[in-house]
Amino acid sequence: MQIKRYDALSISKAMEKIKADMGPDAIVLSSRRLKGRIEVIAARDDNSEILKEIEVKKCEKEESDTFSIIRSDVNELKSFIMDFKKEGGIYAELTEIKETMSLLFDVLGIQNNGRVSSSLTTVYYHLISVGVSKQRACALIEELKNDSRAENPENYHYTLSAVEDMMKQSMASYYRNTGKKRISTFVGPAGEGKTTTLAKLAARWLFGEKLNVGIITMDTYRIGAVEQLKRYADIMGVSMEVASEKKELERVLNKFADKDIILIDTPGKSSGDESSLLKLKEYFTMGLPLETNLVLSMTSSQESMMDAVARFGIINYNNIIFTKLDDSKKFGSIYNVIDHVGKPVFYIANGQNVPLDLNKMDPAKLARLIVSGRQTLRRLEG
Ligand SMILES: Nc1nc2c(ncn2[C@@H]2O[C@H](COP(=O)(O)OP(=O)(O)O)[C@@H](O)[C@H]2O)c(=O)[nH]1
Ligand SMILES: [Mg+2]
Repeated sequence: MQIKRYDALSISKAMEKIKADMGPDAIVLSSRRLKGRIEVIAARDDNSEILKEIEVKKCEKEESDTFSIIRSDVNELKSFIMDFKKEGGIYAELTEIKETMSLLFDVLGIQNNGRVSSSLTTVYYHLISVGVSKQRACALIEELKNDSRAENPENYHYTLSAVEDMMKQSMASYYRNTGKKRISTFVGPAGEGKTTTLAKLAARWLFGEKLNVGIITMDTYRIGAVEQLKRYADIMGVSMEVASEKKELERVLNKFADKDIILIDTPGKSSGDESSLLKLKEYFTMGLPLETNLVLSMTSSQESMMDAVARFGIINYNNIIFTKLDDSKKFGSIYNVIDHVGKPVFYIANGQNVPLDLNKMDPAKLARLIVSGRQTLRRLEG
């Protein structure tokens, strides 16, 4: 068998080269996109089983062979498009260009209507650039236009701090009536950081507040999940129990009657797994003194976050914890989510280090973080 590698600017150019060089019987073994180029591995072997099979089919039915060639071409094109999407190539670039253009038109529109000062326009642009949704940025600017603090409209920093204050006020309304409960559960999609965040909080309450802490894991679903938490529990010298059924949970909770605080870890749920969410809901509505934290990673898209807050809404979670801020460049989606679901955020996680990478938050710190971004995160870390 003869195998060769071809470099070309496009798939059609690569196919031309292969056909010219290896003849029409050559088959494509693989293809991948490199920086601005396509690399195609092609093969030709008159004795190969694959080609023999193609030959037989060719003789049997000329027509169906034509279809199979077209189908394989279409599949190849599809896989190319998927690769572009996966690598965030041209697809992501086009999306970004589209967003930037639409933003530009928005800004021009705002400036042209003559009623909005340049500093408000700049603040609007800034809010969008940190990830606040257009709709919410517009609402904030509208509110600011009617606010006495916009009297000094040419001062950008003054206007920005007024917007930050508005965000703070609006988020603060969700922090009322939020007393701490004895049992704290952690729910959310898989891999968002539930177990890691639970371990950070356990350490904080154990060493910082000298509380008698107990840990329960209901995650018997993922391989290694029990061991992962047990390692943390052992290091801290905290008791940990496994409970995957309602009866076991009741037994373990009785066993932990002396604990000041009990943290319950749950398995991550894939989308559409409503039955297990209903099960969790049933466990968590046994009249227990319980609060539920929905854990969301900042590395997830805004769409995935909104999807998770809707799906986990069944459980009636009380708070949201955002994780992986260290892996995120902008934090506007925190405001979008809080504004959408009306739940408070008491903690954010910004790293894999247990227990250090966890910060207590309030509406003022959150508003500062959203408006000022990484600069504020660094200050929190310091
Ligand atoms: N960079 C970063 N990684 C994190 C953070 N929190 C958790 N992780 C990592 O994310 C992965 C999944 O975390 P895990 O707690 O097992 O997620 P779970 O499936 O929701 O329990 C692990 O590799 C963690 O170390 C964070 O704040 N920042
Ligand atoms: Mg886990």
